[in-house]
Amino acid sequence: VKVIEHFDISYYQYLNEKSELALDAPAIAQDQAALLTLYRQMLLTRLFDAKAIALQRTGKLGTYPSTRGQEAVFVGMGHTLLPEDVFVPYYRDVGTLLARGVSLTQVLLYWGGDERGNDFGKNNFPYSVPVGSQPLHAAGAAFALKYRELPNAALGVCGDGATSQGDFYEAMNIAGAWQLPVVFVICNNQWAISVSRTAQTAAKTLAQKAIAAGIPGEQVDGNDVIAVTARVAAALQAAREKREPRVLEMLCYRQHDHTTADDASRYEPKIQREQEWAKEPIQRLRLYLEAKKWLNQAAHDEMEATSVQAVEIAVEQYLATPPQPATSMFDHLYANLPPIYQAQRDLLVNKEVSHG
Ligand SMILES: Cc1ncc(C[n+]2csc(CCOP(=O)(O)OP(=O)(O)O)c2C)c(N)n1
Ligand SMILES: [Mg+2]
Repeated sequence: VKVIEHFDISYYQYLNEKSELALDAPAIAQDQAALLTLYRQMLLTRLFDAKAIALQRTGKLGTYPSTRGQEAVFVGMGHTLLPEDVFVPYYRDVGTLLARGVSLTQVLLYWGGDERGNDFGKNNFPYSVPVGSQPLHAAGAAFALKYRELPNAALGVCGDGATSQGDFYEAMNIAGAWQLPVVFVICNNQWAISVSRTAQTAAKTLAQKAIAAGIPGEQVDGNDVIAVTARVAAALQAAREKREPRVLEMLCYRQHDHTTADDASRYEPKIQREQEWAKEPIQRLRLYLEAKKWLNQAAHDEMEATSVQAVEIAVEQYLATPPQPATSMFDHLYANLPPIYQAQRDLLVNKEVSHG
């Protein structure tokens, strides 16, 4: 018997739980402007998140999936993607979309049931709720980029639970076989609704799932925004320049119920969430910024006040947006409506007319 191959999975962390910087930290760790931008965006994302939950609780928003505690993953990706890269979000994403110019009002519209809120503009796919669909969409977009000989990359995000789906393996397999310029990011927040990460798979890491597809995979501390940006940047560079796929497993923790329709206290050990809170990304960066004298209480307060104001304005705009007519439910799925739905649409139009 001979060992014919060895595989390693690396774990990247530059800013540790005590906000200490590693000696081999990337250049962004010394980039005051970039880190303050990341801090501001993470803060805004968290404040928006709390407001969205409050809106749902008071009957002003539909079901909403919280992004609390996972801000570094999304904001870090948004910072690194170029406008020409194709981004395939999953439902938990707010931070990346913000960085890509999507407004908070739009995100609220979507979760308020208005499909107009799901048009995120050029090079951004809409939210896709089917678990595990995003890696396939990203692989397809990457194939299109390659076929058209465009120099950019596609990036798709999914959760830890999604990596148990056949779709995830199929997407990685085709990306490896065809060497597609795609980055698959796994937001490993340790839960797939009530199914824990350990119940989900016997694999020690989710990153190692890439190996079978012939793709490099690695783990990244998803609570360390410096590591997130650096590793997403490296993966995107490999995709853009070498036309190679990558898998990044971001380790973080879901600091809320799965969605507002869930009650995690029925299955999640309270102590676990509390322990994980000590690693959360915003305070970690804040302590580093303060140690560098790049942030003080007054600057933080100013950022917070501006963010609260931005969220308030978005909420006002959202609440003031007139609802779409009921017929709009037929308008976003088919290019050409099949006759059976056309008949139903006509019926609805007549009803709306007869009801004035
Ligand atoms: C194909 C499919 N099956 C089931 C669901 C219901 N569902 C929504 S989210 C979710 C859990 C997903 O967990 P994970 O992939 O870890 O992502 P997270 O929500 O934790 O970010 C499930 C089962 C769905 N949306 N799509
Ligand atoms: Mg999860």
